[in-house]
Amino acid sequence: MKALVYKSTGSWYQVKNESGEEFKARVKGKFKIDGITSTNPIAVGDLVDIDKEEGEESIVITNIHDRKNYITRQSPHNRHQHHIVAANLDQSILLATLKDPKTSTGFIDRFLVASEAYHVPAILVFNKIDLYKTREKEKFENVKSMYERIGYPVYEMSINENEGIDEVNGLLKNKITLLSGHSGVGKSSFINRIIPENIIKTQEVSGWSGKGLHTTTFAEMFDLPFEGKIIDTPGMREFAMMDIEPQELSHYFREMKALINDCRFNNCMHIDEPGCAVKVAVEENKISADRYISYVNILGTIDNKKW
Ligand SMILES: Nc1nc2c(ncn2[C@@H]2O[C@H](COP(=O)(O)OP(=O)(O)OP(=O)(O)O)[C@@H](O)[C@H]2O)c(=O)[nH]1
Ligand SMILES: [Mg+2]
Ligand SMILES: [Zn+2]
Repeated sequence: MKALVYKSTGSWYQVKNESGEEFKARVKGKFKIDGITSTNPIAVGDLVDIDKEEGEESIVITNIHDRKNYITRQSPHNRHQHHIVAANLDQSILLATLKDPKTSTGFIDRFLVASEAYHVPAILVFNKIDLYKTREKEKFENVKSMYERIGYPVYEMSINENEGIDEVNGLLKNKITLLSGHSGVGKSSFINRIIPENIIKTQEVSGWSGKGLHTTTFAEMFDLPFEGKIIDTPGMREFAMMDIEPQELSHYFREMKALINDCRFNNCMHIDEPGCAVKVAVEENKISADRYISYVNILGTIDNKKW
């Protein structure tokens, strides 16, 4: 029997079959999944086969179907290990905030690189705009034009003031959407708002220094009131970049990708090579300096230093 994975805690999985029946399933034995060294073999969004174990009550996962795509993040315990956040996504929304907490453009750029590398279309949504004062409003306009210029959709929202929610909700129809972002940006609050009968615990406001009381600990998928599903995730600090070779990083910066054939050397890393079209574009403000800084920073953190 086929089923979709709705929640994974690492030791058991919440799954739902085609007729909407839910089961708590376990994995027996070891799963080998080509080319992926991951701490969790099965993720939310995976399509699996399940079976009832003979003589036992429990349901086991016997097979995992090929994935269309998946998103990983660095394991919190070991930076050399992947943790698959979710699989088979149609799109991914990064919920960002410029206040309580602050999302940096560096973090947004890592998210965008991961989205490009994993072929998951990305949307940026800035939440908590009710908290933005002049400084944050200016910053928002700058960031918005920076990302729109290179083709990423940018939305603004306030869950508290009920602004922009319908627009973002409208993006979710007929799709499986991953919702990610730092802890405390309002991911669970957003889902509670658009699926009112389903109340996930959200963090209590207690200052932004410490961890919230009801921070989400496992990714979980929810059926929307219309056709479509959304995946709530625990707040993340970093996206994994391990699969990316230094040579290919610029392919995941759209505005750089468009120029790399104009560089003098076909193995140009766009750092200090002569005749680099990317650097010229940065100097002429055709590529934003912020984005270029993110490129250099990410390049510096990619393990495989072959260059
Ligand atoms: N001012 C303001 N506060 C908001 C808004 N949206 C959410 N919050 C508050 O932000 C806090 C964190 O919200 P959550 O929904 O728990 O955040 P989360 O992204 O799920 O966090 P994690 O589960 O830790 O990843 C809660 O106290 C919310 O009430 C908003 O639009 N404006
Ligand atoms: Mg949450
Ligand atoms: Zn170059």
